[in-house]
Amino acid sequence: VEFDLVVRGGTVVTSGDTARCDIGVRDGRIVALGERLGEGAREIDVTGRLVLPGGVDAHCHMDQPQGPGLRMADDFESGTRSAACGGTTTVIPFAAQAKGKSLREAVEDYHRRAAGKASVDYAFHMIVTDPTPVVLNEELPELVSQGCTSFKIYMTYDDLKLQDRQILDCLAVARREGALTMIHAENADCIAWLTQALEAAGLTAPKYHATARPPVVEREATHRALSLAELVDVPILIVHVSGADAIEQIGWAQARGLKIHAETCPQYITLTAQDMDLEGFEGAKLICSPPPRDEASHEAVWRGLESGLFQVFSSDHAPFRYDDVEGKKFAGEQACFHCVPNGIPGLETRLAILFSEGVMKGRIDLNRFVSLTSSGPARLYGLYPRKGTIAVGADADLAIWDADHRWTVTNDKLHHAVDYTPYEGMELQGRVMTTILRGEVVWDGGLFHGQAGNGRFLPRDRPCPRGE
Ligand code: DUC
Ligand code: ZN
Ligand code: ZN
Ligand code: ZN
Repeated sequence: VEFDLVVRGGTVVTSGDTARCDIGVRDGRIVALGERLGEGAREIDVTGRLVLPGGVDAHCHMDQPQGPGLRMADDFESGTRSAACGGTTTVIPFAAQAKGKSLREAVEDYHRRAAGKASVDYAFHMIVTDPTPVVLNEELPELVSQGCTSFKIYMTYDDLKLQDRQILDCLAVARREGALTMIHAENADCIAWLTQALEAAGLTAPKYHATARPPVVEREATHRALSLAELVDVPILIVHVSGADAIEQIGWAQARGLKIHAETCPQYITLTAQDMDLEGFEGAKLICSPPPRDEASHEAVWRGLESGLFQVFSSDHAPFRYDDVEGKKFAGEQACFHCVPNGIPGLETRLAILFSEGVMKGRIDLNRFVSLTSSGPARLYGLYPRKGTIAVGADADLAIWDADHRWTVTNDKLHHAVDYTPYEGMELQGRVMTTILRGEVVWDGGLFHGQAGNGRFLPRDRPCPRGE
């Protein structure tokens, strides 16, 4: 036989092309594309199906250490299993530095958390919370040269946020090292001030999370982040952009020629702040930051996905159980919204939601879908063309789609360790019937066939040119 695997008869879609062809795989890589390829030891007939590059989820959290009494529901085992079952073959979660601690140790710790557990390939972004001279001048350059070529910084949260001066220091290092800085843009003081006022008025239900973080809070921080990047003359990426106000700022900066990249997430095209107005504490299931906005913002996000203002569509999977003693969102009827951990699950539903709401409803085409969910993040974060495309030489990471299949999202169909999905009851068209990681089937539409420990760490290229 000529190949280990032949995927035969499908319609192959990349960010630039759509073509009927067979895919020949040897040793985990694509070695041939064409019609009527020779025999494979294993053959999968995908006539009538779409064959896309496996998804790259460039923003997801798993097994990330939390404060006392709090724990993420998903570790690398359940998190990557869930990814595979949703068509995602590469994840880039975060190794977070604790204030006063070493960044290098955070990355080493994270390697240990992933090893033996991951069933899809993975890379790490770092989170820089304490940019000391040692971190800036020694640890960051060394970690970048070891393939952790992007890092996130926060403008909010007391235990994470940086001052503008510190952000400038980080951006200068990113410029020197050719790393990409990801920025969480929300104004911390505005949120603290609004939160205090809401609490004083007794307005503590989950829905007030959105009131405490209105669009102007994100808009101001986004504008400030763009300005700091302009000052240092370095590309940045604004993560989890929620709606029209921040989008307007990003469009303005891009029109000025600044290298501003932007990411959005499923929650910002599907959920609204109003959806958080639920009985009892149920609204906590939708608490994420920035919060979901409104229909007008959904439309603005769609325009940005279609136009190319956004290059990345990630889940921002941040898994906390609703009903659990440890690591919970549900803190009892008395708890305030600001005590609820921020973040919602979405690794497994990311692709299906964009496929159904975007491609099936005619808002974006299939090539754009691939670009936003796979090749865009692979390019931007230094994984392309090994990941993010179907081409000779690329890893044989494939998601095979049945575009006709209609189904309803329910948490019992998902493979994460979270006890709810914010998308419960949502009706979708299109699903991943097979996921292939480096030539091996890891999901067959009913069962997970991946293996903990088979996922490999991916050292990444530098995303940006190095400046002086
Ligand atoms: N930011 C994230 O990136 N994820 C979860 C919560 C948050 O604020
Ligand atoms: Zn964030
Ligand atoms: Zn996140
Ligand atoms: Zn409180």
